[in-house]
Amino acid sequence: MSTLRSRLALAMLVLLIVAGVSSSALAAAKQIMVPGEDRFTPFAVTVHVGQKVTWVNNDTDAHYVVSNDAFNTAGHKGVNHFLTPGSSYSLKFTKPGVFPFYCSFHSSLDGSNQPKAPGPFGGIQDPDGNYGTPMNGVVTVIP
Ligand SMILES: [Cu+2]
Repeated sequence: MSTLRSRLALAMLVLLIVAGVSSSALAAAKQIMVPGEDRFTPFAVTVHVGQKVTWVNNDTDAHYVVSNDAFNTAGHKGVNHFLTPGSSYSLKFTKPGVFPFYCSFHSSLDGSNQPKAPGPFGGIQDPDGNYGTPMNGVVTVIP
């Protein structure tokens, strides 16, 4: 191969590698974490079709990832995943829509399918000690 040809081949290879890295960065999973308390953070995540979301439980308590099927338009209906301490759970979203979810230990759905705190000993505790905020979140999937 001539020097020019091998330089062109090298340049093409570098371009392919750079393009590959940037497209894999785009497709990287978004993470939703459970810190050492009963909440998901961030509360709202936006991904593109084809991207994964990974829930990571960094708490010492177990939690659930349950989909709110009544409002779920992004697929994966019937999700009811037990998230043990230190474990993670991933879903790849293949169609646009919203994926509301909640933890069934620390939140429940009312008659209108709205998440509510399950009572005096569950959900997110505010600085005054009140449990009023259900443990839930939402994934928005865009094309
Ligand atoms: Cu929980």
